[in-house]
Amino acid sequence: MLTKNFTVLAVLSASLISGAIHQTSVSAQSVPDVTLWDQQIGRGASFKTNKAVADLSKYGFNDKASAIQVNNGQKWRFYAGKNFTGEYIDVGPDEAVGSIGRLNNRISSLKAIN
Ligand SMILES: [Ca+2]
Repeated sequence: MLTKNFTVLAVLSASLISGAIHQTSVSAQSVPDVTLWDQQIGRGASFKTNKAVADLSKYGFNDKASAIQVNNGQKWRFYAGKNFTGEYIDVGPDEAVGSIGRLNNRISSLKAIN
């Protein structure tokens, strides 16, 4: 009986400790401000950034994005032209758009806006 109680306590302690470790790793993990997906959210090639990008062709992702995920509390603007020009769409804060409409496969630059 004593042994059984001890085992239960040990299992409980282990799960509490692993829970604490898990929570720590989640809070320490950095989620990118922006993820562009070639196909849909979570599928296909992706491009991640925390900074404005004036020309996605430098990263092999020009005119590719078909879905956009924005995290970390900012709104971002996505442009059809390089250097933040041309048609644009706004996404966020903290929003995932699985179908970006008229800018599908046309995004060339992006930056955070107020
Ligand atoms: Ca695409």
